[in-house]
Order: sequence, then structure tokens, then C-alpha cells
Amino acid sequence: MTDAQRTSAQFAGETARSGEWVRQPNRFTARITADGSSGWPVQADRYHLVVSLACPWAHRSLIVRGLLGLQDVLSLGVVDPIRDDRGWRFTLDPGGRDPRTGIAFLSEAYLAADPDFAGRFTVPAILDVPTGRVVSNDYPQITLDLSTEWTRFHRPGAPDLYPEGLREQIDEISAAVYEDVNNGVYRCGFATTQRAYEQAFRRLFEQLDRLSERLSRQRYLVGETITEADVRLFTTLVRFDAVYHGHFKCNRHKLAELPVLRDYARDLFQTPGFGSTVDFGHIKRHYYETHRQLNPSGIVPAGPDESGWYAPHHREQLGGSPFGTGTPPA
Ligand SMILES: N[C@@H](CCC(=O)N[C@@H](CS)C(=O)NCC(=O)O)C(=O)O
Repeated sequence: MTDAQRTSAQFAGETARSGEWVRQPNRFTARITADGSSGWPVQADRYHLVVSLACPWAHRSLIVRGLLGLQDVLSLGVVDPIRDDRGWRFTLDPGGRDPRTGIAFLSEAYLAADPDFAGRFTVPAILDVPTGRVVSNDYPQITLDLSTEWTRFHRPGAPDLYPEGLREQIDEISAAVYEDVNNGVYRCGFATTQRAYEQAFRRLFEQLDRLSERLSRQRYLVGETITEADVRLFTTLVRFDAVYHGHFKCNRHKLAELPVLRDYARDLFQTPGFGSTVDFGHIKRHYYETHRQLNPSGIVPAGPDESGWYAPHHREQLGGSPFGTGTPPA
């Protein structure tokens, strides 16, 4: 790969000939397991979760880590919201280095694991601190493993975000949400033909209409309490008006104009462990300053007004309770 090709791949992923944007597969898919059979045993103080507060995929792992109370055993690194052509940087930390691993760029951990890796250096990533290597950038598996493999370290009262009896339903709705919504907004934003954009746009809003219908009858996507499925939908919805509506041209409606989804997202935002993880500053700066192919001036919009996130949502009338028999995080 030439430098120019690498830079353009890092900016926008890969674009198929149809103009459709295609997400790269996750390359590092090792799992950290309770019994250590994968070679990566669950262990306190061994691993380091690296996120960007801007990134919806990383945001999932930040929320789940907090809901389960894993902060004391799994440390957190937060990268600068602005990526340059070397990728994610630890410029927010003293001396520009991640205090836990000493690296300046996330790419160092990827290349320590595979010196020939030529893909994008993505967040979230779990690093093995003793070796400085990336163990996993497999974001859907990372959160499921925090729920099912790290149970030994869950706080008392931690919610079961992936209950056995509901896994099939959670997987089914998550697949649709991923395809049309989580990744759908990117397929709108990074499409390079009108046709590919319009297809992604149509699928996105048709799915949002179906989700509105479902959520007009029930408080959460699956069952009576929050699950992994809600975490996954939330991280896209909370970014919708700030970045996807304008920057990615997902503008049939704003979230603020879709009352059911607006109130559902507001309800989650106000649930302990959700709103406190949202950083609109990082979100807006990342998208508008990093994707210069979409926003050459790099100007970051001043809006939208964020006060709506704190307004009443009245969703408790639908029954259910966020943590069921568990308790909210401190
Ligand atoms: N690992 C997935 C999803 C994670 C992901 O896309 N993270 C973005 C931030 S939202 C990232 O780290 N991008 C780095 C880059 O494109 O260079 C992928 O490769 O597409």
C-alpha cells in the first residue's frame, strides 16, 4: 500500500466500485476469557482499554465497563479526538504518551502485535500492558466478553446486559441496528455515489421508523431492562443531531423530530452510566475536524442546543426499570 492509499483508507475505510462505503473487518479478534483457554485470561490490572470519546463503537465499551463496575480492574486510555495521518494520538496525556503503556500513537500497539498490519488503527482496542500489544479491536465481542467473561470482577448489583434467555433477540435486533443504523450513518456519510447514499439513507430511516414503532410500546429494545442492544443503539442516537444529521447528510429528520426515539435516547442519557460518558465536544471536534474530505474548512458547528437531553421523557410510563433487580452504578 502506498502512503497516499493508506491515508485515504484511514480517512474513509474502503469504497467499493458502486460508491458504497465498506467497513474493514476487525483484524485482532482474540478473546479475553474467564478460563484463559484463549491464551488471554481475564486478569485485574493487566489490560488497557483505549477509546476515543468521539467514537460510537468505542463508546459502547466505555458504557458497559462503567455499568459493570470494571473501572478498577480494566484501565482506560482516551485518545485525542483529532486524528492525524498517523492515526489516534495520546496528546491529551502529559508528554503526549499514554501513562499506562508509554505509547504516543495507538498504531504502536497494533504494529507491536503485527508489524505488517496495513489496515486502519481503530478504537476501541484492548491492549495487553506487559507486552504493549493489541489483543482485540473486535468491538462487538469486546462488550459481550465484558458481560460474560469478566463476571468475577463485576460490581455487586451489576446489570446482566446479555441475559442468556434473551440473547437470540438481542443478537437479532442488534444485527438490524448495526446494518442500517450504526453502520448505516457511515454508509450515508462516506458514500461516493448518489445512488449508494440514497440507498443507505432510505434503509436508515426505514429502520428508524421500525424502531420507533417498537419503542412506542416498550421502554427498552429487548425485555424490561437495559441490555447490550440498548447500549448499541444509544451510541448512534446520541450523536445523531450533533454529527450525523449534518456532517453525514442523514437529514430526513433530526432525532429531536422523532419523538419516540428522542425520548428513548433521552431516557438512556439520564440513566446512570450513560449521559456521563457522552462528550459532545470530542464528538463534534472529531467528526468535523478529522473528516476533511467531507468538511474541508474544519469548522465545528456551534449547535445544536444540548438542553433537550435533560428534559423529561416520560418513558417510565411504559413500565420496566433500567437495572431490574440490580442497582445503578455509583
Ligand atoms: N474496528 C472497526 C470499527 C471501529 C472504528 O471504525 N473506529 C474508528 C473511530 S469511530 C477508528 O478508530 N478509525 C480510525 C481510522 O479510520 O483510522 C473498523 O475497523 O471499522
